Amino acid sequence: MARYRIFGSELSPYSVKVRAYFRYKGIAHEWLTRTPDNEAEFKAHARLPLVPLVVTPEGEGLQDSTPVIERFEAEVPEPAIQPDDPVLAFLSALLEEYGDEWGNKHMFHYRWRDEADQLSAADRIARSMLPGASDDAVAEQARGVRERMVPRVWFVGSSPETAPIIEQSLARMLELLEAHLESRRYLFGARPAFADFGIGAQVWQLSTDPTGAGLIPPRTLAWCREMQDPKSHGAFETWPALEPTLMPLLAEEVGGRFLPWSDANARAIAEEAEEFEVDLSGDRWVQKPQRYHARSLRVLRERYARLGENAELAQVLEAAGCLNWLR
Ligand SMILES: N[C@@H](CCC(=O)N[C@@H](CS)C(=O)NCC(=O)O)C(=O)O
Repeated sequence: MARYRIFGSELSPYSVKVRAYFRYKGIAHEWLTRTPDNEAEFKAHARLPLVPLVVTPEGEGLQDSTPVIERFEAEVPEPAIQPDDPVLAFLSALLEEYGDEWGNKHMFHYRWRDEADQLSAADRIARSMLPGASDDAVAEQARGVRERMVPRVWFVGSSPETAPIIEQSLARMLELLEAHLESRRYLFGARPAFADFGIGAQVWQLSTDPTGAGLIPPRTLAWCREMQDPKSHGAFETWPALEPTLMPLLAEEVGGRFLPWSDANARAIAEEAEEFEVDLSGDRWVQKPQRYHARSLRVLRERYARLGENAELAQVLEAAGCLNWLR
């Protein structure tokens, strides 16, 4: 049977996210770590020098995990990762974006800030790139990876000034996830939703790093591990059942930090500003704008607009402090 090929890396959150999705949907695929041996094939199909890259049996190259997943959701509808209820489906997509865009800051910050974490990640990446190579060759490759990645913490907005905000945000997210997962297996009930794939991949990455591993509480750890190969154990829940512990995550993290940040970032890109500054729930955030994220905010706003007037959704988003950022 024709298979999809996923070029990825065990240390790339977006790669393990797409792999988890393919596993859940039962889509036949081959997982390939990007190495010098397959570099020519990678380059022939990739538009961007990023993993994951999905190559279809027809030889088409697909990139960017969110649209890749959406494309397969349309082609392979079962088991669905989106609840039928449009309110829940939108909240799930919103949390997926939060994981991809903001959760990545938590992960990147902790992975590349302290020396022990830098060394651990650089060594694992180097080993995966050079299977079977000598220790010396791996060490040299790891030095190169570390030199390339460490300065990139600035690109995701991690700096001495923003570090406390990122760390408090992660601590709060983990506390809220832990409370929410106390009485359910996944974020929207007994089966994985879009949101689980996005947030779960970032938290899983963190759990593999020396510092990150020590931060994740037990249920959340079990959940992000299960998200590597998730299974359906039943149905999605309803909003009244989810609200008590999901609303705080939406309000504090998505409405309080991620969306105001994303809006300020998109404005800065539009104005071609060198740097932007934004108040996030009382903390001052300063950063050079990130181009990719302006596009993903636009896509999220289009998704909201496509739903038309949905009074229940508007009410939930308003209560979470998200609505103004989405219109
Ligand atoms: N938005 C993209 C992001 C992909 C991405 O940023 N990939 C990173 C690894 S997680 C990468 O390939 N970086 C290349 C490099 O570091 O050279 C997606 O969702 O697929």
